[in-house]
Amino acid sequence: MVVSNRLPVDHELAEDGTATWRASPGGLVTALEPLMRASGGVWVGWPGVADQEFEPFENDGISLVPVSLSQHDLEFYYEGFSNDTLWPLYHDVISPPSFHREWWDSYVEVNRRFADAVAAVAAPGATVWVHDYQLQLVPRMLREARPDLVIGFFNHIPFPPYGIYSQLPWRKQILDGLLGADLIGFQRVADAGNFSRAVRRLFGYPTRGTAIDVPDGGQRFRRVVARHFPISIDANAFEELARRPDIQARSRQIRDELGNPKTIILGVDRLDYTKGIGHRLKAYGELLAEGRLIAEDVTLVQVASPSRERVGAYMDLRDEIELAVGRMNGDYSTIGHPAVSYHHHGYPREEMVALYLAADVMLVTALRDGMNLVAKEYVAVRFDEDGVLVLSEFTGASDQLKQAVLINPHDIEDVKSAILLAVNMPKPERKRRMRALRRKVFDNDVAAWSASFLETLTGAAKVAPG
Ligand code: GDG
Repeated sequence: MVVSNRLPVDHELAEDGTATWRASPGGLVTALEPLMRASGGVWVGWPGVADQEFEPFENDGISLVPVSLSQHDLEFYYEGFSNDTLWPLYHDVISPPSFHREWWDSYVEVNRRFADAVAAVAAPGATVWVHDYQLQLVPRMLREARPDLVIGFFNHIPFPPYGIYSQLPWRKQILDGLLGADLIGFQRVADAGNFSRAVRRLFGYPTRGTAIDVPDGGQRFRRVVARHFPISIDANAFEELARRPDIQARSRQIRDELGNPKTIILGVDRLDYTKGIGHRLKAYGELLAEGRLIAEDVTLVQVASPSRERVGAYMDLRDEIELAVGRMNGDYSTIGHPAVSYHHHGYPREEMVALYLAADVMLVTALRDGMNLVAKEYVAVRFDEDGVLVLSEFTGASDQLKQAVLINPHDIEDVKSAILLAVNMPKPERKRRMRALRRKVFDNDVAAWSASFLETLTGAAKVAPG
């Protein structure tokens, strides 16, 4: 069983009022689909519409069990505690987290609803894989209700250092919730280390390497494993798209429509304050101001897909970014040569691939990012072994993608030098780096990620009782 905040389907109303479900093919679905089908898997999650109850249903060979959320749950559990408390706290408090007791109460209540839904349908001894920061209490709730289950948890976002984590008023409850799992997966070695340290500091449980011994009443303990499993993408699927003639034609058309600049620089992010979009614009703007880049030669295409638009920090961010883009275009664009081509849209995957193919330089400047799949997608698409990836050290991806041009996005001079290095990099060096990056991404794709997590989970569960 897989448990995640969102089900991998979207609810759609046709013009005649009939309701249908459309698969929303994210990386997680692609990774787990074959396994889920083969094992008669069940996916538990919220179907994306508030205040409506849905019966379990089947979609493309996978059983889906909807958990309903009210408008109040969305405001308190989702936009509130998940996205305005945990998200900023876990991303190094780039934006100040809000702590509200009513949000916490709602988080507990909704986590209980998810746990109950799983407990009600899980087969005896089933393996349950819970995903992400919205559901950190589910492992403990589930273990109490169903001690027969094998429980794994994967955190898609960073786990912060103790000095930051310890600000959370509910720091012990969250750790205890996670420790209900047999295996807790993180993106980076550092995240798993931060988690184990927090457990030692707050509970004093013995930890050794990746093992944590959690007292289980009396003299007994349960062994919990906390370690890193860097997530990835379906690299072959991205390459297949990139090889399609229509997508290659679209990629040439994009360059043409941008006024045929010598260099296209690309940024693709959800419009989120963790992604360092402002830092990227500042560095690029200074290069234009200093005449080290000119708009006739270079265009920065920034896709900022709409995200969490009802959370205050995201509204402020949008204003800030759009002001900066407007100023820069006013100052440096010429007719037919935009300095920044900015798009506050979500695009179909085909269009994203065409953009990746068109981009000579990919800029990933996140201030903190669990992994950053965009970096891996860019690499997977570049079967021509060309293009330069500029990658922030503060992404999980930088642990693996060492042949990228690595940057500290807080150091604007460093970002500027990296952009110039990337723009002027000789072809043989671009090829050498991209080859090495591609090997890394194709050898460690999302299927390898889920297989490795699930093998470790079933192994970990076997050695559990101490
Ligand atoms: C979280 C963690 C971790 C974006 N705009 C469009 C679009 N996207 C796609 C990208 C990519 C995905 O969304 C974004 O993934 P990231 O990993 O870059 O970032 P988060 O959304 O913050 O994801 C992150 C991830 O979970 C997985 O564990 O890596 O660290 O924060 O796939 O391509 N896709 C389409 N149109 C868009 O406009 N089709």
